[in-house]
Amino acid sequence: MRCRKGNRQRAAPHVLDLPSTYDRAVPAQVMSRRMSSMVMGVLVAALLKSPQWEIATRHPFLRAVGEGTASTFGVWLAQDALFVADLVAFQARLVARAPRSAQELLARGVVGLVAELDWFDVQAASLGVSLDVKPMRATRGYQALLSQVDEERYPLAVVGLWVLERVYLEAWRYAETCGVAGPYAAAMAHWTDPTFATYVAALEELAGAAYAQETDHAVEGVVRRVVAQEVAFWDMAEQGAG
Ligand code: HMH
Repeated sequence: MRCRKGNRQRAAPHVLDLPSTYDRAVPAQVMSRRMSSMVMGVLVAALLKSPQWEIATRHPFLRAVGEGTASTFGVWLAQDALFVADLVAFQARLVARAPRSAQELLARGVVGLVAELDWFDVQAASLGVSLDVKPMRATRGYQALLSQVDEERYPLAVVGLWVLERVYLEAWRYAETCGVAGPYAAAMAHWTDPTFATYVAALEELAGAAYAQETDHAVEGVVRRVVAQEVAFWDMAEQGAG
């Protein structure tokens, strides 16, 4: 089966190059919701064009998942369960330092992640995969990045959270275009679920408001590091080692 359009060749990694076509001199307080979503629109448009984003969302592993030939799927599953456990810790701390208006969404996200850990147990049992594994290199690398982002100011941390969820949504949407009937259909259905998409859109609102308080440089740094870790994670999943 043919997957959705897009260059699936492995391009050389590039730094995300986000254009600065908007006026960052506007104070955060007067930045309306509408304005922050415009700002996000610029960020998203730039992201979608970046070669790293292309690799992170159209990785050969995702294609193999869609086509039902991903022999290392169990490796991905167990490593991603470890990642989600790390994300629970990161996001719980983010709730604690978020502005009041963002706390409910982020807290609901934590509850969702905890439920996700149950989902991993169910998938592992049905595929006969053990989740009792050590974190591989890319999983440890991502854990280190989450710890770094944990030290960043809240606005940068919430942008990081939004990117890591958005990239995942796009990645699984791509996998689905390569086939939906194979043995990994449950994973694709799970990560492309409209509830997840709605959550990512809500995070985008938070990230947009937060983005308005930061410099382009700082935001780009977080986005670039997250996307790079996503690529490393798929590489690990594809190789089944790392
Ligand atoms: C590697 N990135 C990775 N795993 C995930 N489960 C998500 C993002 C989304 O939660």
